[in-house]
Amino acid sequence: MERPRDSTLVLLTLNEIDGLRLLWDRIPVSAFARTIAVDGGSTDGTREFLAARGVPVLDQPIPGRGVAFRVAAEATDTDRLVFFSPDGNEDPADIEPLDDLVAGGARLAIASRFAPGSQNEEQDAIRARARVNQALTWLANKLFNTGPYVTDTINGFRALRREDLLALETTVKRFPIEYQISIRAMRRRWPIAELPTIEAPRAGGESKALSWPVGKDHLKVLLTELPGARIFGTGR
Ligand SMILES: Nc1nc2c(ncn2[C@@H]2O[C@H](COP(=O)(O)OP(=O)(O)O)[C@@H](O)[C@H]2O)c(=O)[nH]1
Ligand SMILES: [Mg+2]
Repeated sequence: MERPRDSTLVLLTLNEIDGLRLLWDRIPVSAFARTIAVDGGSTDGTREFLAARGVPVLDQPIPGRGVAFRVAAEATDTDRLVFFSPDGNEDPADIEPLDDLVAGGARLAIASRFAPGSQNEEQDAIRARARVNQALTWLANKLFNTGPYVTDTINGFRALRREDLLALETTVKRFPIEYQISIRAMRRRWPIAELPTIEAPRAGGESKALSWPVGKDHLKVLLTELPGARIFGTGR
């Protein structure tokens, strides 16, 4: 039997029972050394669904995706981590290719909704949100990136080395955790790889990312990271 990847698949959940039921059979659990869930306090049967399938469900001290990223990094022992949110948006077929990119030398691998060949869920339904996303990505590139243009700095579907995530010393508690990771990786001039992805509609339940508060939180991250911007020096 092939040895599993030296990588942990991290499922991020907050009331995602519909998505889990829909996707479970396509999630490549056996390819990974471990699969864990970090749960933000689900009450819809998500926790029971995972536990019944042998997936350890980790609690977080307070809710928020940023907190969940750090709980995952601290609780695991593999070389790499792949973060997957089973809400229907992300394609399980991209999980292993993302891990491959990091195993192959990328310091951050992002499933991009804006690279050629990709598709964003918000393209039609919530066009304004997609535009805001792209504007935030443009700003991050402009201010912090010295390498090739990164087309999606915000998508949470991503992989990186566990030690690298710890070394970034992230501080964001909620949604813009991914933006902070992308910016800090750019500041360190880490090679960032992208995988074009097709984003599907949500499987059920509701998005927890309210556009305006989350947009504002992204801007806050941008401002916090500004002292490392290229206009102020070389960054790090
Ligand atoms: N562990 C954890 N997961 C969360 C939390 N908030 C949201 N998620 C998960 O993160 C993923 C993305 O959230 P979602 O609300 O769909 O955001 P959107 O895709 O930007 O609309 C989903 O799988 C959520 O269940 C949280 O506080 N903790
Ligand atoms: Mg979603």
